[in-house]
Amino acid sequence: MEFTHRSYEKGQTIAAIATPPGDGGVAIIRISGPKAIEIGERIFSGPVKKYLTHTVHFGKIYDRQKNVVDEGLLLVMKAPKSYTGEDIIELHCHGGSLVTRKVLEETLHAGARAALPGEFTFQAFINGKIDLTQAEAVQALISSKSDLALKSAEKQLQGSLYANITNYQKNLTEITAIIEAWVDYPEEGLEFASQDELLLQLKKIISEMLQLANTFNDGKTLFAGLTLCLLGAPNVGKSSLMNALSRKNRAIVTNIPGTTRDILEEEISFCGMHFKLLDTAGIRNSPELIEKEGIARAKKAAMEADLVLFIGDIQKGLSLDEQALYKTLPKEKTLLVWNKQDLTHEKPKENGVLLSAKNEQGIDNLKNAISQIIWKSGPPSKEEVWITNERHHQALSSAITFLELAHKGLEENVSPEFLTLDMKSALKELGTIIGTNVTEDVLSAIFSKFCVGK
Ligand SMILES: Nc1nc2c(ncn2[C@@H]2O[C@H](COP(=O)(O)OP(=O)(O)OP(=O)(O)O)[C@@H](O)[C@H]2O)c(=O)[nH]1
Ligand SMILES: [Mg+2]
Repeated sequence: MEFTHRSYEKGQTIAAIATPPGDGGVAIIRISGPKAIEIGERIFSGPVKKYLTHTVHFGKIYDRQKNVVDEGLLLVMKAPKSYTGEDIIELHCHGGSLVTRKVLEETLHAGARAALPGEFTFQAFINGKIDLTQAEAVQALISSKSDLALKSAEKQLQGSLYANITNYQKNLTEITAIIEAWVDYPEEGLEFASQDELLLQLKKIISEMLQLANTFNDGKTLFAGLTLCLLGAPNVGKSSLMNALSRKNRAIVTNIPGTTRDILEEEISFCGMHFKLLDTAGIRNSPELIEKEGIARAKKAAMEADLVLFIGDIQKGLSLDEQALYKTLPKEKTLLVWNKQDLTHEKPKENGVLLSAKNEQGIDNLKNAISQIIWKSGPPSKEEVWITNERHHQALSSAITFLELAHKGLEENVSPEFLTLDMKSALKELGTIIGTNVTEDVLSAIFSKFCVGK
C-alpha cells in the first residue's frame, strides 16, 4: 500500500475514468492539461489537433501497437473555456470496465498522469474557474441526499456564499484602510470617518456575519440528515410505523410482543430532508437474555438519535412503566405518537400525533410535526444562503471573534495599530473560506475527499 502523499500540482496533464466503476452503457475517460490534445491525437483515429473547441467526433481508439481498443466519441474543450480551465479531451467509449481501463492505460502511456481524487476540480480552482466554496459545493452536490441539501449545494456552486464572503471582505477592507489612515495621519484621521460611524459599520457587518454563521445549525442538519429512533413498549406498532414510513415491508410485524430484537435501519426522505430511521426492540422488563440486550441497544440508540418518536397504543394509553420511560427522554427531541387510532379510543391524556401505522393514516401529520421540531423557525427558505460545511463555520466564527475584539478595542480607544491587526486576522479567516488564504494541507484535505475523475 502506498502511503506517500502526492500533492496537487499545476500544469500537469491528468487522466481518469470519470464514470462510476462497473459495467454501464457508456464510460467517460477525461484528460485535462496542456498535453491533452496531443494525447488525443496519439490514441484517436481523427486529426484531433485540427478539431475546433466544443466539438464532438466519432472515431476509433488505438493502443500503442495500433490495435483498435474501442470506438466512440471524442469531445474537445479547449482552454480556458472548460471545466478545469485547461485543454480537455473526453473519450466516450463502451462501458465495460476492462475496455475503459485499457483506454485509460493508453492515455497514461501517451503522456498523462493518473489523476488524484478531485484533481480536475483542483485544476479548476487553481485556474480561477471556481473559488474554494464552489469546489466544495461540487462535492456537496454529488453527496446530497435530500432536496434541500441539493438546493443549498447548487446555490453555493453558483457562487452565493462566495458573494457574501467577498462582500464582507470589501467592507472590512474599507474599514481597515480608514483605521490604517489614523495610524499614518493621526491628526487628520477623523476626516475619513468618525469613530461612532466606524463602530456602527463594524457592528452591522458582525451581525450579518453572525446571522450567516447561525445558519450552520440548520445547515448541518440539512447536509448530514438526521437519525429518527422509534421507541416504545412492545406491540405498540413501531415496526408497523417503520414499514409505513419507508413504504416497504422492511420489519417483521406480529401480534407477539417482543418481535423486534435487533435495531433495524432504513434510509428515508421527506420534507426535502434525509433521515436514518431506526426500529428498535419494545421496552419492557424481560429476563430473556437476547431481548434484554435488544432493549439496552434500543435505549442507547434513542439517547444518541437526533429525534425520538415515542410510540404509544392509543387504546391502552401509557402504562406507569411507559410514562417513566417517556420522562427519561430529552423533551426537545422527543415526539409522542399515538398509534392505532383506527381502534376505539378515548382522548389521550398526553398530547401527541394521532395515526394508524397499519392503515397508513396520519403519516403526513407526523411528517409535518417532525418538520416543525427540526426547523424551529420554519423550514429554511430556498433563497437563503446556508453554511453547511464545518470548515466554513469555523473560519467564519473566528473571523467574528477577531471583529468583536476590534469593535471592543475601537470603543475603548485602543491604539489603531492593534485594531488593524485584528481586522487583518478577520480578513485572513474569511480568505480561507474562499481559498485565497489556504495552506496546501487544507487543499489536500478538501480535494482528497472527492472521487477520482471529478
Ligand atoms: N389496529 C391496528 N393495529 C396495529 C396498528 N399498528 C400496528 N398494529 C398491530 O399491532 C401489532 C404489533 O405491531 P408491531 O408493528 O409488530 O409492533 P412493535 O411495536 O414493533 O412490537 P415489538 O417489535 O414487539 O416491540 C401487530 O399485530 C400489528 O398489526 C394500527 O395502526 N392499528
Ligand atoms: Mg417491532
